[in-house]
Amino acid sequence: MERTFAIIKPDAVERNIVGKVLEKVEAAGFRIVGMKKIQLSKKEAEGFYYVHSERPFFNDLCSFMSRSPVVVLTLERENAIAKWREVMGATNPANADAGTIRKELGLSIEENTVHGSDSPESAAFEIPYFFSQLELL
Ligand code: DGI
Repeated sequence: MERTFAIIKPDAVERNIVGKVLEKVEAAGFRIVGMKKIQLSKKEAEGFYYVHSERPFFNDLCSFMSRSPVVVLTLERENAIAKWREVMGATNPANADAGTIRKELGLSIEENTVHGSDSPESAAFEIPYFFSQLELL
């Protein structure tokens, strides 16, 4: 069993489609081991996305992620990291495969509805950034 970290981003929470995303999480065989709704500060968003700090879109990305609440998740299943990225689809919804969350629900390359860890190293940083041991059940 593997764990990955996911975010239902502000664009989705604002549109009241958290349930639609969670349906896809469960249909893809993930067990939700942690889940909460939180409001990120700009600084917390910057800390989370520190690997992108030199990218031109960093400031816009962190403003977007902190403009309204998000739902953060820790998900578990076999091969969870790769599988969740497959279910999310490509970063830019325009390039995402049919049936993926970003294709069906994403608005733009920035407002793309969901986040997912891209490696075991990322998951190992991201899960404890948001969840304590006691919150993972
Ligand atoms: O792992 P991903 O979320 O698929 O993509 P990533 O790690 O390359 O980038 C993290 C987030 O940054 C992505 O979900 C949306 C945003 N982003 C990535 N590339 C661009 C971007 N935002 C803008 N405005 N322009 C980009 O080229």
